[in-house]
Parts: sequence; C-alpha cells; structure tokens
Amino acid sequence: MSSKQSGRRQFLQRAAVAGLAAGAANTANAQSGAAAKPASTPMHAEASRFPATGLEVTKRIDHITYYTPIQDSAGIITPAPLHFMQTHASEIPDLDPKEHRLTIHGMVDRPLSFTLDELKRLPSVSRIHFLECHGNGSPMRHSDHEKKGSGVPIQFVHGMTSCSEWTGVLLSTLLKEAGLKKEASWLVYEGGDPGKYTYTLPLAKAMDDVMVAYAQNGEPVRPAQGHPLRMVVPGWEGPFSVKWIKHIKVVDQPYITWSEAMNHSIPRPDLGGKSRWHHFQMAVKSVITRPSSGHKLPGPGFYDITGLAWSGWGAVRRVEVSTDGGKTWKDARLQSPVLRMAHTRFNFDWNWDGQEALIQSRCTDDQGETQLSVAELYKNWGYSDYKAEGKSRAIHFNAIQPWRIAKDGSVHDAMFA
Ligand SMILES: Nc1nc2c(c(=O)[nH]1)N[C@H]1C(S)=C(S)[C@@H](COP(=O)(O)O)O[C@H]1N2
Ligand SMILES: [Mo]
Repeated sequence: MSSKQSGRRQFLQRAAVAGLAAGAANTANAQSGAAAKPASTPMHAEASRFPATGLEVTKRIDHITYYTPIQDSAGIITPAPLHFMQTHASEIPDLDPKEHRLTIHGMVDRPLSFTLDELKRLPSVSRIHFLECHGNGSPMRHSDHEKKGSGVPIQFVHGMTSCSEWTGVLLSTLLKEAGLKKEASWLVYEGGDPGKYTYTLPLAKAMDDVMVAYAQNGEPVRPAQGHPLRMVVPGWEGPFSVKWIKHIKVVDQPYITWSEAMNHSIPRPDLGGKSRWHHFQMAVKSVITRPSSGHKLPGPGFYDITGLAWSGWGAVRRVEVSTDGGKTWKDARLQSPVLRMAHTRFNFDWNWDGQEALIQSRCTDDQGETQLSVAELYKNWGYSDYKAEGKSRAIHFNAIQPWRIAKDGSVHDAMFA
C-alpha cells in the first residue's frame, strides 16, 4: 500500500472511532434538546430566476412537491433553487452539518461514521445526472393539469425531473473502506427526515456509480435536496436517491420498506394484476419544452423547437421530431454535452404555417430503446384501450408527448385528447 493510501486508511479508521463516539454524544444532546440550529440558508423558492413561472408547490399533510418550470428551461443544468422537490413528510428537515453523521454498518468489517467535514477529506467526484420521480409525467398528472385549464404551464406534468452537477464521494469508496462481508448483497438506507424515509438498493449498483453528494451545481446541497448529504443513484428512479442520508446498513436481502411499499408499486394486467416491487432505471424519454402547453405562439414563422431527452439506461443517441402528428420524423440536433444518465438538450428548426399542428419528440438511447406512443405503451402493459384506461395511475410513464398548436397559436396537451 502506498503511503498516500495508508494515510487515507488511517484517517478513515480514526474517523470511524471518533465518529461512533461522537454519534453517542449526539444522541445525548438531542435528548437534552441542546442541538444547535444551523445557520440560515436562503429559502428554496426565494431564489427563483423565473418569477413569471417559478416553482409550483403542492402541499399535503404527508407530502410536499415542487415542480421544476421546465417550460422555461435552457441548456441541461437545473439551477438549484428550481430543482424539483419531493418529500414524503410534512416538513423539510433543518440539519446541522456539524452534528449530522452518516453511519455505515451491518455486514461490514469496520463500521464507519462521518460528519460532512470528514467526508470532504475523501477523494471526490463531480458528475452531471438527472433525477426523475418515477411518477413524473404520469396520466394522473395529465388529468390534474387538464382540470387546471389551458394556459397552465406543463411543469405539473413533466416538472419532476431536474439535472445537476453533483459533487461528493463515491459510495464504493466508503463501502470498500468499511470492508464488505461475504454475504453482503443489498443495502437498506435511511434519511434523517421525520418519517425516516428508507429504501433498499442492490449492492452491485452501490459499488458502481452511486454517490453520497454534498454539493449541487457548485454550492452545498440545499435543504430541500437533502442538506447536508444525500444519495445520488444515477439513472434510477428518484425515490432511491435518499436525502438527508443518515444510516446505510449493509444486508444480505432486499427489504420491502414502508417507503417502497406505499405508492411505489402499481398492479399491471400484463402481470396478472400483480405489481413489480423493484423498478430500477428510468426509461428513455423526451419532451418538447418549448413550445409546450401553456405557451402561445405570436404568429406564423420560424420557431426553435427545443426540449429535453434522457435515459436511465445510458446516453441519448438520437431525438426525432414530428410536426405532422407522427406521419414523418426528422432528426433533431443534440446540444453538447451528451452525457450518460443526464438531460440532453435538443433543437429543431421549424417554420409554422399558422395551421393547426401536432408536434412531438421521440428519443432513442444508446441501448437501442425508443420511446413509444401512449397507445403502444399501454398495449405493452396489457391494457386493451388506453383511452378507457388512460387516466389510471401509472408510474414509469414515458410515452411520446404530443402538443397541439391551435390556429390562434395556443399550445395544448394532446396526450389523451
Ligand atoms: N429522505 C428522503 N429522501 C427522499 C424522499 C423523501 O421523502 N425523504 N423522496 C424521494 C423521492 S420520491 C424522490 S422523487 C426524490 C426527489 O429528490 P429531490 O426532492 O431532490 O428532487 O427524493 C427521494 N428521496
Ligand atoms: Mo418521487
């Protein structure tokens, strides 16, 4: 072992010992109510650069959701204040990074525990990845959107995807230092939010590209996104990326946690009415973000059709656009960079003749997977009539999104119309 590596190991071992001791002290502090308040951080919504259509918020007793205004997006990076946000609790935790610890335990040789500052001493990586809720764009969201009436931006439908440059430590670095026992095959991991949101992850993914992130687009991860530490599980459905990450336990089987069982499984006719417990990668998807429902074209002439494409399985290879309701398709231009498991920006030159038009985009990824129409997608899922079934709740809904441009230039959602 080089002196550099042995220095790192020594640091990790010291961190482990100090961490476990400090962890015990924290518990005592919390019980006596002595935990210090962290310094204030600007509120999520206050930082919006798009006052006209900023974050939209849905608040329920058990749930808070913010939607990214993707109809106004440019490039591929979502500004941190506009990142979508979903929490299965009624409040966003306010964690002090000096007190907060991440513990790694279970089937390991050496349990470890880190503060934010201790993690920052370890080798770091920065990677651009999208995060998408598996409920993004679902039929249920289309009908909610329709109820709100025309002219309402599409962020309620497709705004639960965002893309950031995440900086942190690879989980594999931490797991290697902890030393995995032979039986280890899954992780079960828990957030520091009031509901102790918990998820499970196959070890192979954890050792591949999962990050424990402390920064987002060059600034500390925001409170709503998991400050001080969150998991980033590239390409996989959003719920895996546990925020305010506190405990990672190495285990030898998948767990069906409460967070996984509730809301996160949908019965399907093609599976004989059964549901799949584990859904991993988000499928290939694209959506034209401008023009989109809620926009109004001022008149005939040239328009830059633009949108976002992504795939949880890899990189976007091709995006095609149709402006005649799917009769003909032409390649869109992909803006660089085109990164694996990241939003990719596409553009398409269009001269609108002022007549009613149906515009849509179709993405193919580097695995050869192509987006399907809503009718084809529902057929694959075992439904005979998508219009009858269309508004039923679905997850992983990645159908091609058609927008109808009316003669007056107004743009409407034509997914189920
Ligand atoms: N601790 C915790 N982590 C969580 C959740 C939560 O409720 N609590 N929600 C999950 C879900 S359902 C999604 S889609 C993503 C959203 O990440 P974001 O809020 O940073 O956009 O966080 C996931 N991580
Ligand atoms: Mo989600």
